[in-house]
Amino acid sequence: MTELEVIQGDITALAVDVIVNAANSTLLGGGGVDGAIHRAAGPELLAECQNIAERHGGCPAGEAVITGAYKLPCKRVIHTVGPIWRGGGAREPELLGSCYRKSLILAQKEGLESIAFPNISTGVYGYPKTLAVKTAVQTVKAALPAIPGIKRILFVCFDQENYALYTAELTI
Ligand code: AR6
Repeated sequence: MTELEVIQGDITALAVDVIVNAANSTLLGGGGVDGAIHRAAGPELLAECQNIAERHGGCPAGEAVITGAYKLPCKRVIHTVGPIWRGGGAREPELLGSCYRKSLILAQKEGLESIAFPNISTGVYGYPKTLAVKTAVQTVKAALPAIPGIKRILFVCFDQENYALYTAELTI
């Protein structure tokens, strides 16, 4: 049985097995949650991301890669790249769903039991929060049979609007 939880707060403070970063395809850091994660983890995280970027040419939207967590209280970090919102006709829901699904499958493969997600794409990338929450929750629920090793999934909302949307979506 996997527990789904919603909390409001800073994802960098969580001592779960793995936190997910809403990165960009260069993997070289940025603003928002990406900036917060890199600041809290320290420069070794950027060095590992640079190494992955050099070997694999970055990370396309909808994909996920895993690194160490360095100074963060969690054990690992999964970096996934959400879609930039372009009006909804550019495979945005498919790509956003893929971020959640591939992150969960990667966590399961690495033997990680608790995972925390930020609200991917709903900041700088402009994905409407009311739509993103539906794709996030539906995708995670649909993936549950494939990830029996994951016991806890947290949706970490930074802002009140997302917190209210996730709370409502998960109590349906
Ligand atoms: N903890 C949890 N959530 C946070 C935190 C935090 N410390 N800080 C911000 N959020 P964004 P995106 C929320 O913009 O839309 C970066 O520059 C925030 O309120 O971080 O996927 C990357 O490098 C929002 O709800 O990511 C990319 O270039 C959510 O995290 C680009 O932004 C996602 O907002 C990715 O854009």
